[in-house]
Amino acid sequence: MSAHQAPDEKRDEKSEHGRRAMVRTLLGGGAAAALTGAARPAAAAPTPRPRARHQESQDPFAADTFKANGRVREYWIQADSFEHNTVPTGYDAMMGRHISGQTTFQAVGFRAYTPGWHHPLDADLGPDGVGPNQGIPGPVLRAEVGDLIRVHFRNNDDHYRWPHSMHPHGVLYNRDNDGAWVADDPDRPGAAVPFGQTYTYTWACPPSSVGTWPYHDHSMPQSIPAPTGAGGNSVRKEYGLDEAQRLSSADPVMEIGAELGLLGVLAVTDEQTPKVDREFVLFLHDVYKADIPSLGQNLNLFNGAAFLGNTPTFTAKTGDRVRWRIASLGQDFHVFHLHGHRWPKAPGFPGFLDSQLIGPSTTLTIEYLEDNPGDWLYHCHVVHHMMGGMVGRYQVT
Ligand SMILES: [Cu+2]
Repeated sequence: MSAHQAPDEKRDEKSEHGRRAMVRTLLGGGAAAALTGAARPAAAAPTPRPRARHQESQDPFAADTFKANGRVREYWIQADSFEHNTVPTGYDAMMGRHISGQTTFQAVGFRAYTPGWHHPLDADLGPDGVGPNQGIPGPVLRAEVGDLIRVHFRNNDDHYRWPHSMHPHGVLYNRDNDGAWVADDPDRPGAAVPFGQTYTYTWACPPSSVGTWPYHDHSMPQSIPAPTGAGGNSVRKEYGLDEAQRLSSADPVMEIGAELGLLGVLAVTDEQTPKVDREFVLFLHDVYKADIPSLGQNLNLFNGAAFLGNTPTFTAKTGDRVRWRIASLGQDFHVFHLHGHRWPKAPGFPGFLDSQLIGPSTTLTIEYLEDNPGDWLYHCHVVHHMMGGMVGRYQVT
């Protein structure tokens, strides 16, 4: 029995037993069995059928190979700068307090466009969609095993006018498609696309690319000057001498573009990936006053927003097959916790979780059959981060 369950949610042992079965894994070949076998206890969950790629070779050291299927997934992505308010209501509905201080900053985010970067794509929150496409996080880039992903990238950061890039995790690429800037190899193609210019990245999806991955700006380090006068002094007071020296010398920060919002999720599927009714994309990230001096405080963000009433509200219906694709970037380690729900630790293994550790650039893919109507919270279970903004609602009808 979870400590978070409300009194009226208490169940006897028998119904609790049945509930555990409902949240069985949907991963791998066990999906169909999991969805129809709700009456069986979790311990009797069928072992998922091994994925096809493991059946092709008995050698665990066999090289993963990319076999092109001839399909190219083309994306037209633009880095756009915009003013972004992390707390649009100005209110923290969990603590019941108004948020004073500056919560708005000049953000930069990836947006998906029609070919030629003419018009932003409409929001699509469906399980195969690009998501809200509002900039933070960027669009969901989707592909299947055997696909080539071709990203036509344009840097439209007309605020900072810094170079930017796109660096993917999980897919296959060579040096010219890494999008990662290093000082001793500054001319690497695609690593620092200047403002107003474009670059095309090509990434391949071998079988080992199945899953949820982050992508983000990995271009040249930059710094935002600390405000002078009273604001700058308060930054110095709060962060101490080391930080004050860092700010006064304006040392560049690596991956500051990602901190400003240039991040997103890449999802690669294969024929064994279960079909779902709902797919939620959740990015855990942080903005730090030491890096963005105009902010009134550090903020712990879900999809660019902080505090209950501002963070996304996800919805599902009983009977829905649900997947969360969760990713994280920043300086902090977080613990994703979902009230009223549990999910399998790993496909084919006994044991369930309702909280899971996630750190910078790691991901979680959570799947379950929805069986528990209610108004639930999801949040980071590091209390400091929960109070810093990482809490949201999940409503099941
Ligand atoms: Cu956290």
